[in-house]
Amino acid sequence: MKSYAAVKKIPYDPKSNDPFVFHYYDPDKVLHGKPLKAHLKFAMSYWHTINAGGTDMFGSATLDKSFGKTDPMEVYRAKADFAFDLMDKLSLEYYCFHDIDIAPEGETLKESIANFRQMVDYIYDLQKKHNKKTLWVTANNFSDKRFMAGAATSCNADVFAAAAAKVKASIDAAIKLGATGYVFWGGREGYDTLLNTDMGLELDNLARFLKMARDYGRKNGFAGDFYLEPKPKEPTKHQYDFDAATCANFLRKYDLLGDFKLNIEANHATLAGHTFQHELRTAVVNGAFGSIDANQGDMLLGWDTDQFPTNVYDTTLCMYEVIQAGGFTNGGLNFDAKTRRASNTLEDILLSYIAGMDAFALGLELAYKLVEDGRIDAFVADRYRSYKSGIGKQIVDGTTDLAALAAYAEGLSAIEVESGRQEYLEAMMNNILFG
Ligand code: XUL
Ligand code: CO
Repeated sequence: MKSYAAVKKIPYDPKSNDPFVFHYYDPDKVLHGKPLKAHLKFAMSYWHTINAGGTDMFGSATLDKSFGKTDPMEVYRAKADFAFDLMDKLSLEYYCFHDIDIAPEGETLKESIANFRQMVDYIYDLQKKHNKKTLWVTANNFSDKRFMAGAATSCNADVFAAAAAKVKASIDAAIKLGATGYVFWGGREGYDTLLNTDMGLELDNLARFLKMARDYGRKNGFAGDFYLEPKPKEPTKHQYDFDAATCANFLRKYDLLGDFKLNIEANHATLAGHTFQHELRTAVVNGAFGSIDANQGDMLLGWDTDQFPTNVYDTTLCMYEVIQAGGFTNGGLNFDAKTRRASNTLEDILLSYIAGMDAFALGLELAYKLVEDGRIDAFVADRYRSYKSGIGKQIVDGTTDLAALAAYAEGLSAIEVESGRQEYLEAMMNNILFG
């Protein structure tokens, strides 16, 4: 197999057996009036791709990502150079990062923020030179020891302030880089035991924090979307942003819907006991669909494995939801995914992105097959036809009441609900997808 350096731009070549080609992703191919790259808006996750070295609870790194440098700022400049070269090779137009992904931490918070600002300037130039865009920015408010009891939900107000300093710097970066999104993943915003936790205060403080961030961003020209990223557990036992429904309720309670939408991650959905599609639909019906962290988990493991997505049913049903939602506006598909620990070469990074991007390109084409065929949508519409006229229409229009419904129901002789035909629909879906 070729070395990383020997691989140039990955071409689209469906007939080739070369491992370094796309078999489904043809960025400029137009589907329903838009090129695939605009439908899919693929983004590179800086933390996994440029930093993660394969460490786990039992073992050290299996891939060195210091790129031959030792001085901390030089290491991070070399990482950035590598990042933009990789995006070119893979035709990735967007990227996402946490503050500490792009710059080394200093001795103090102030020093860390100064390093971050320098690296934002460095990346700004690279972004221009390589013609790339920032999909979203976020602050890592969970790794440092000061965040051991949370950030905006910490018991310590100084930690709340430190988190604010990091978010302020990260929103400044988002504005400078023209990012269309700003993410809050509640890394340690949750708790392990109520014996030491004031849940009411923590939730109110989280809302206060988000409002301050929103107000700062809007005042300084950030016009994109803010996102919450639901996740039920890990690192804390009870994460406050459990799932899409919990987040929507939180945003509604504190009047943040509108400015805030959701960034739905496939692996977080399954950890919450939901399908990826369920989480996406829940976001859509709450008017909170925003962006996607594309990955997949392992159903036999109970944690966030962040694997590159290759399950075509999942990518198809995901893109089916995205199409029905009208496509991405400020959001996109960020590969919050990392190569397996034993896939420990730079070539594996290319191969993993190819696998994920191809799985989504194929999923998009298949999702359009479902939409164009129309039988599934027609089945659902027909299943609810009783709400189109008569008493059903009165229910939907709000022109009846409980007593009138009771009188109507008592006049009925027999009520029959027709079959849901699940197995028929599942087989039909396979037939539409695979012919
Ligand atoms: C963690 C996770 C994060 C967020 C950004 O599970 O998904 O990487 O996407 O903080
Ligand atoms: Co994520």
